Amino acid sequence: MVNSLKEVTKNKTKKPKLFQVLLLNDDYTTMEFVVEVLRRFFAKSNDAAHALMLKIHIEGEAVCGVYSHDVAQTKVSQVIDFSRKNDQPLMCIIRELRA
Ligand code: TYC
Repeated sequence: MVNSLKEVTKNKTKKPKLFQVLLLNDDYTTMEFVVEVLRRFFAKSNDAAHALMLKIHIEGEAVCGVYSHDVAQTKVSQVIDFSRKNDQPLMCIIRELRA
């Protein structure tokens, strides 16, 4: 079959999907612990971690980073594992970034 010019020249590279990793507010996780999570797993400075923790505390959630699906899922697992080991109920979720 003869391909149309459009088919022949079609760009076959796919844009990788990106995923936001969010922390959710709750009434029990300590502010100090959330700051530690943001420094340890999201490479935030002390000031940036403190500001982001307060944003989550006030607004209910915030995006902490944007990654490929693999990396995002690993961050979620690491944060939840670290939180449970430290008896904190902190929740971490992924959300696909809209194009
Ligand atoms: N709301 C919590 C408190 O008052 C602090 C907190 C902030 C918890 C951010 C979770 O993702 C969170 N101790």
